This record gives sequence, structure tokens and C-alpha cells, in this order.
Amino acid sequence: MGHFPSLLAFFTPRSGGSPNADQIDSLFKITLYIALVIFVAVEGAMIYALVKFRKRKGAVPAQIRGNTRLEAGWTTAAAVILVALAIVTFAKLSSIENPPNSSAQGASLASDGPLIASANRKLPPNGKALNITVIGRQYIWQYVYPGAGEPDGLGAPYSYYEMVVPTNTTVSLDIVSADVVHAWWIPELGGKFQAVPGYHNYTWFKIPKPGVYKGQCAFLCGRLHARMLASVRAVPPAQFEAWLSNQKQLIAKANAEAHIARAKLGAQTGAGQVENP
Ligand SMILES: [Cu+2]
Repeated sequence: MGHFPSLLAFFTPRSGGSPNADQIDSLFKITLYIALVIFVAVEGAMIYALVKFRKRKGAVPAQIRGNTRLEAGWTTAAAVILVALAIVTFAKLSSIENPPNSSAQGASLASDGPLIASANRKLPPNGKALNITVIGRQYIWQYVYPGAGEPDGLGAPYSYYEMVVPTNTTVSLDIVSADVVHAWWIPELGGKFQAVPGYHNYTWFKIPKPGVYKGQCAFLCGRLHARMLASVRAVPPAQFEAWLSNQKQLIAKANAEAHIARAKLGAQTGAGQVENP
């Protein structure tokens, strides 16, 4: 075998991070293998014919006009292959589009979590998922977690660039944009989804093992598009809870400091007052 597996990996989608990515990868491989068999058969027959029936002095080629059985045969065979591919695709489609429930080892999610009624958002059968809003902006990804203290959504913990998620937990992403079109893509965690201003796109993943999954914006969004990287770090649920509460504390601390600074500035006369009347 040697380098064959890595060569195959080069030509096929990346997977291993989430069940939807694995299903996409296996669907791609099934199609690829069928196509390879047809390719080898067609090219082999052609090369055989080229060599065997090449031009010779005085040879008169057989004059064949049509072959009904052969033509009906290859038409039927092609139709059967297409139908088989369609069946396999539809069989796999539901496990690509529909998220499963979180595993028992996953983070415990409140049943009254921030579920959003939507025709497009797919939730697991039990309705429980960790819903993270992914905001694309020039030129950084922002992730907003549930847990806003106030109904207007203010006070929700968030992070930039690195999304931290619990393992064995179904994570549902609501992908939006704050400015231009971006595309969220972590290859090992499934398909590519655009972040379009004014629209919501949804996807999901469920990571079984702790690890870091890298990706980057996949839609040209401006001069620093190439630097718009993204990273998803999966950690055990307890570690995730600790990270999230630490994020909350850091944000609350920064907000409190900003509040004090603003009050100080407001008490002064001069530039501060002019800018913040
Ligand atoms: Cu971009």
C-alpha cells in the first residue's frame, strides 16, 4: 500500500471530527470508487481497441451499423448506476443534515435552552443542542454562547477566533455576518456554510474526542480574507464549563473597568465630555 492511504486522503474530503463530515467523506468515496471502475473499464477498452485494431496495410475494418442489445445494455447500466447513487445519497443525507442527540458523556444542556423556532435549523430528536452564534466580520470570527443575563442578549459570553466546545455534545451553529459575505468552514467538522448579511445559515457538529480543528474563511471577503482563520477546540464538558464561566468573568471584569473609565471621563471637563456628552 505504501503512500496510497495518504494519497487517497489528499483526493477525498477531510473527516474524523464529526459524524456529518464522516458521512460526506464516505458518500464521496462510494461515488469515487464507482467512477474509478467505470473510468478504468472505458479507458481500458479504448486502449485495447486502439492497439488491437490499429491501421494495417490492406486491412479492411468491419463495417458495423448499430448494435441494439449493446446500446440498450449500456443505457440501462448507466441508469442503474445513477439510481443506485441517488439511493445511497438520500440514505446518507439525513445523517448529514440532521444532528443526533448528545451522548451521555456530553455536556448537560438545559431542556429550556435557547431553542429557536426555524424552518431551517435542524435540532436533535430531543431538541437539545448547544447553540452558538457564529458571526463573520472583517476579519475575525466571533462566537456568542448562550447564557445572556438579559433578554436583549447582552451579557452573553463570547470569544474570538477560537471556539471552545464540549465533546460528545451536539453543537448547533447559527451563522450570520456583521458586514460582507464570509464562509464558515472547518473541513473535519463538515460542510462549508456562508455567512450572509441578513440571513441565518445553520449547521451542526458533534465531536467525540478532545482536539483542535482548524479552518478559515472560505469566501473572499476583503484584503485580509486570508488571515481570517478559525479554530474549534473540543474539551471534556467539565473543562468547557470552567472555560465558559472564566470567559463570563473576564468579560464582566472588562465591562466593569470600562464603566469606571467612562464615569471618570464623564466627570472630567474637556475632550472626554465633548465626545461623550
Ligand atoms: Cu473571507
